[in-house]
Amino acid sequence: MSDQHEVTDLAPTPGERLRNAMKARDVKITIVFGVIITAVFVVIGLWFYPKFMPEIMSENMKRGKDVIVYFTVISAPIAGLVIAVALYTLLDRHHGENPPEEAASFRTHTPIVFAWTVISALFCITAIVWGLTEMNVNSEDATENAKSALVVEVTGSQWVWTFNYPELGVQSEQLNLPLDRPVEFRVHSVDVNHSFWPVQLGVKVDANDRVTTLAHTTPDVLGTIDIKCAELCGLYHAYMETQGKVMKEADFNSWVTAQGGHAA
Ligand SMILES: [Cu+2]
Repeated sequence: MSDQHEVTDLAPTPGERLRNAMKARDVKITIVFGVIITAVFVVIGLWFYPKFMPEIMSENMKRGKDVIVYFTVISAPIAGLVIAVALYTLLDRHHGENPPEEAASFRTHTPIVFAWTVISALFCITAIVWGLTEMNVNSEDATENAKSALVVEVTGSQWVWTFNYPELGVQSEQLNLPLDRPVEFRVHSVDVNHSFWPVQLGVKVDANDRVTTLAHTTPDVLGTIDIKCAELCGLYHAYMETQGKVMKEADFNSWVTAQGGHAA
């Protein structure tokens, strides 16, 4: 009797077990959940993020946005499947004395193992190649703009940002930048570690003591920049923020003169 029980529960090959499993009601419902949740994440990636993200004021920020949108969309099916399984498990638990039927075993099913290995590898390779390419584009831009870039020395201290424009003889707690001119941020800290984050410019870099870190960008839209600290740096970390402006060149020069500096 027990022999017959096992034979009917477990199909002989992994492929048959899979086909049987796909016919089961709970698997079908899980797949429907998975498709709906995937669709929700795709909508979040394609519509919600671009609509509610901070304004894009540089190429760096645009590239950053593209990465976030693209990665949300390609990872949506994975999140969809995982959440669907969790959700269905929560909604349809087996109650009482009867143990659930034996679940289908996929671990030895070659096509499935092959598929998830190849798909995972493709995800990783895409992320690595894309990341390295973007990094290379950024450093090529920085090299190309090195001579014409406006140098801004950024100093983090508990809990304020200071901006020094060595070529212009200006020091300020507001970061003003001229439109369409490449900027080189030379960032350091005079105490603990901070992280310099001008949000709408799409760059972020550590501010450390005794070492200068560099970040490059070119603001290409007029407007206000939010500047935050992105490294927990003590009691008032959350308040270590200020604002900046991307200005027309003439306005920037007037500001420099008003600060007692000499416009380039
Ligand atoms: Cu800080």
